[in-house]
Amino acid sequence: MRRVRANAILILTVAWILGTFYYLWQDSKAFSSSQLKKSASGRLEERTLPLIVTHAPNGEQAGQLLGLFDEKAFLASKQLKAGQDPYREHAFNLQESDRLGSERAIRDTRHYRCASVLFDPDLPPTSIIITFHNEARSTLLRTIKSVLTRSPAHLIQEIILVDDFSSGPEDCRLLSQIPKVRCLRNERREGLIRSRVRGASAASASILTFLDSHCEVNTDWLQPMIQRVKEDHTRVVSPIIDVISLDNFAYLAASADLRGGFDWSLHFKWEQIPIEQKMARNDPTQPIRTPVIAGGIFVMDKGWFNHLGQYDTHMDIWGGENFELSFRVWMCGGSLEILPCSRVGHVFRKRHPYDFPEGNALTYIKNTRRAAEVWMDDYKQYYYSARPSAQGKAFGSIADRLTLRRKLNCNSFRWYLENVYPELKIPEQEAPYSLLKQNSLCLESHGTDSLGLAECKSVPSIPASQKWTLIEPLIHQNDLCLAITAFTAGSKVRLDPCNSKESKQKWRPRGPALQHMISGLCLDSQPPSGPPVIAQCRPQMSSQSWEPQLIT
Ligand code: LR7
Ligand code: MN
Repeated sequence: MRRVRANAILILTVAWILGTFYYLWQDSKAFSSSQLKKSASGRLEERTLPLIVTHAPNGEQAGQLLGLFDEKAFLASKQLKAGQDPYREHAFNLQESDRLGSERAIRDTRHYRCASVLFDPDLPPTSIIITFHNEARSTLLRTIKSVLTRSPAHLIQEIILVDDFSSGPEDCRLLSQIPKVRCLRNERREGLIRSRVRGASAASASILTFLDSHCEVNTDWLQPMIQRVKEDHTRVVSPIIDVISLDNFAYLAASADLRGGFDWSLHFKWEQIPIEQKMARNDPTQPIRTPVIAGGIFVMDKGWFNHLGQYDTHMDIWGGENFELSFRVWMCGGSLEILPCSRVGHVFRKRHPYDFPEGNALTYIKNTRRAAEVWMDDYKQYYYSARPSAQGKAFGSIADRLTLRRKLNCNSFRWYLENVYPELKIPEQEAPYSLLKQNSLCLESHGTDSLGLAECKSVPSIPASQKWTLIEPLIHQNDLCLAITAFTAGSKVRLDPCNSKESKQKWRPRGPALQHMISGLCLDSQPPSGPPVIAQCRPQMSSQSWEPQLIT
């Protein structure tokens, strides 16, 4: 009996070992040849190992990729000095980035089904455009090398670096030694928007790919994006943007259920895909429609980029251009997508490591104001209410951009809200505040629930305790409402949390008086020192006269 069991265990063990070897052999066969298999549809299929990314899918060695460029010397001369704060210059841990070297394996963060998606064999090549201002050498080089090692070589026409007047010209000059890399250096600081336009104009491929200067592209990142743009040149596509930790440079997968959104102050945010769309998604490799893109990493047809007016080149340094581009693309006949089978890592930072000549806040206001003024029609009022400081700030002439919008015959912002971003709620019109005056005295709250009368204050020093909002049948002060305590004459009136179904809180005007709807009694300030009460209505009495005076 014992013998039989021992035999069974032996057989199972051998079978398991053989099975493991067979599995590994199969997988490495698929990967090492990394071949393109012709499929039934005539498209080519590329296979990669799940989870682990290794380099050079196109078989080239990193050494050959860099040509005459001396990587060691390039990195060594700009390393962190002992005792220096590693976060100071770049707002990420430079020491950790330098330590990592220019190449590393990262996890393939895609859904496993992405590995069997098919692409056309004749995808067109792209020009990669990377603008940088004082980028760390190790992050910039990793961006470039990851592009060269993780993209099919024939799809990379060139990498155009635009050095936005970094402190020295050396980075630009040295990096140009890498095959396929060109570097254009601005003669003065232009900001990322004009720098990208310069890079795009110099591009020789028909498809543009923009990247930030501290990215790492992941396995097969490029093909899904070029495929979508090739099928329809009006699509503007982004990858899922994975997170590279600013502290330890770990490469972390981002959620695949997010899209780009914003609030009325034009603050970008990642948000969940609406639930109906999420339910309808049965294929995790399908594109995700997005109202806006984050802005830094996207692929766009060059002809379409030019046709739509490139960028608003009167925007400075950083910020707002992603809204302007996103509104323009949607409203003028294109679309924006996030492609979950394309993954690119990006070092997200908590502050800008570089200076803004006009100041950070003013620049963001100028840029977003231009976007709002040109594209948001009357809805721009909500931008101004959400960002009152934007009013009156200079934003230059927008005549050219308005002409462009007319020429392109673009849809209205209302169309955009209805068709692209119905989830962005129009703020409720704020009801105006009023004083409730009795001669020179005003109804005032004391603390959260008691009431009294006090000298009326005037603009601009009216306290919140004297501001009332009359939205029939309720009389609000923020989320508290005037409420009776009992239905009999002489009962006190106080503040309770608003509830429009609560009969104790329902009032209506009756001449100059305020009548409680159910009891029929009126708000009365007798006795003058204590809290108001409800009393038999005698609207001609001054203790029942509450004159609402709008505060403007
Ligand atoms: O004056 C400048 N000149 C430049 O060339 C300032 C910056 N730059 C370069 C810079 O070196 C970098 O390569 O421009 C690029 C973007 O600057 P970052 O990395 O400081 O910006 P960010 O990552 O904080 O900003 C996001 O929003 C920006 C709004 O203008 C741009 O659209 C960035 O491209 C964008 N980055 C991304 O979308 C990556 C994902 C982050 C998110 C969300
Ligand atoms: Mn960035």
